Amino acid sequence: MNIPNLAPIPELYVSYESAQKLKTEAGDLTSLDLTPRQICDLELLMNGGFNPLKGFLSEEDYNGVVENMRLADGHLWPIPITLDVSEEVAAGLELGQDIALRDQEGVILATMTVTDRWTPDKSREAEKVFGADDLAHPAVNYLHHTAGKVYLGGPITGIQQPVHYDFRARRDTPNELRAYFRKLGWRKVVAFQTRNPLHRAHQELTFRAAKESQANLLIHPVVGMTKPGDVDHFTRVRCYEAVLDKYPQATTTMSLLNLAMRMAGPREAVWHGIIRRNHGCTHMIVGRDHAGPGKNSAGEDFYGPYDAQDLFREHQEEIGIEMVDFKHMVYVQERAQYEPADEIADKDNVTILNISGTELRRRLREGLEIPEWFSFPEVVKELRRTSPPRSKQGFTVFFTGLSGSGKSTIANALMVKLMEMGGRPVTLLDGDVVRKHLSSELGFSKEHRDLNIKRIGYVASEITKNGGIAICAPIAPYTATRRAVREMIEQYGAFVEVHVATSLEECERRDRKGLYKLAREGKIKEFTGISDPYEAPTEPELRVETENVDVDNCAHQVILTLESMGLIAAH
Ligand code: PPS
Repeated sequence: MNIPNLAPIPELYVSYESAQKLKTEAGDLTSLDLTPRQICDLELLMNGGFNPLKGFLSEEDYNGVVENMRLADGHLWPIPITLDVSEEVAAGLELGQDIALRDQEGVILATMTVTDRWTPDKSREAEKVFGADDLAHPAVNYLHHTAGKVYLGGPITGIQQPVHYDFRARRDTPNELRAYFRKLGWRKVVAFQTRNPLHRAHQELTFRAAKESQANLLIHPVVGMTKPGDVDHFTRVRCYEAVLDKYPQATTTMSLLNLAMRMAGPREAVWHGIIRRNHGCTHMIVGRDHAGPGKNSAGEDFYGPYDAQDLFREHQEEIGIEMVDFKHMVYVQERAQYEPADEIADKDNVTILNISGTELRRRLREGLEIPEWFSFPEVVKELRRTSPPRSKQGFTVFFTGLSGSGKSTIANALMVKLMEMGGRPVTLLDGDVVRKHLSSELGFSKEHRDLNIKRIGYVASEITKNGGIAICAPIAPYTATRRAVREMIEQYGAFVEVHVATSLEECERRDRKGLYKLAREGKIKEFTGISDPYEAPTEPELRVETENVDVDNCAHQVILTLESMGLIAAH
């Protein structure tokens, strides 16, 4: 195949002078603040990464893409690049109108002439593009829960690139890469698409691919949006940089691609091929389960392991890039090297080693060994910095219970015990303290209580994210609100719910602040347990009884729970 990979590719930007003028004029247009995914799409539209697209898809193009992977003019295009908006926004626009597209800080990046506006059948889109209308698929979930109801289509006039503050030197437009290849005289370039850190298996695969196709190598990781739960791109890029010198410098380079992946498996592979062709590559590696989204809601894989390779092969000529296909690479201990799983003739007589992504995450979480045959020490070091073992991560202990149940007293004792141990900063967000400093304007209606708990949850999640220990001690009477806080915090670390299960009778008998008496007399309204509900947790990490147990012992029970969860360990 002879591919004109070195000539410049068309972009949608206007000249610098026109951009200045257009930017001033566009200030008067109706504007749309784009979502992070739309900004990624717009960047690749404008810089030619999505060539031959000239804007967000029209309705006719969209239908063709969804139904048979083709634009109205017949060009192959597998993924709908659509500008989704809410019904309210759509209703305020007229066809033919120019709108300004802004980033999240309000900077105008482009203008678009709205030629099309329609309400898509999202279930059909999910079925056709992603293979199933199943919310377990991240892009289907996005389609139904994040994307707006209406799509707008129309050509784009590019004003400026979205601004990136990170790894600026490592980001290249298709034309910048083409110019680089031209300068170095690289006629053949094989692209390696990835959303994961590079381990030894990947290195072996890329070496073999370069050798097989006698090409130079472009490591082309996605840093836009990948699969939820992936290692963040900051860590990944540091990992890539750490292993770059293990590649022959004269024939390898790395560039970051600000793509928002859809995890569409086979269709995504074809899309990645077109994007790499646009970036001046002649070959692309397609491995096992390329851009796979994981399991569907029935626990099965969405796509077969080699479906992506099959679809790519079928369209290879049109994509304009050659596929270098790879089977699963595994480590053969006896020969101390990686080999494609299906090429090992003496399978039954050798030891085949493999560490899955899930196993790797477990080892990182628990601070266990990650062998050198699996990864490079430099990569493991970076990953450990980002994912320290649980005993070094932040977490939140969330006490809940009736007024006067003893939450604050136990929380205080726990704080002192944790401070004695040292190692992580501890913050106590006691109910009364929070109501004084964070929620002074709030009362005790359901809405106000929810708002109060969510504020506590937000602060605790920030503390947890930054490696500290947050101890919260509000009443938090509603299950749904406690669940919302749990979700907020579990993105960053453990959430330990402790139900201080002192009975209402006992709280009332103690009545340390005299509030129960006032509540019984009707002088305090909406009082938890008396005239307002308390939904006791059904599955807290720990439930403590306080009636026959002293405070020190209750706090100690929490410590034991933290230990059993791996949150406290010997140094
Ligand atoms: S909530 O429901 O989680 O927002 O409540 P919280 O922020 O923990 O505040 C509870 C403390 O406020 C005092 N107080 C009341 N509690 C419950 N119901 C009503 N109506 C009420 N009015 C005032 C009470 O002292 C609670 O403190 P604790 O430490 O729980 O006894």
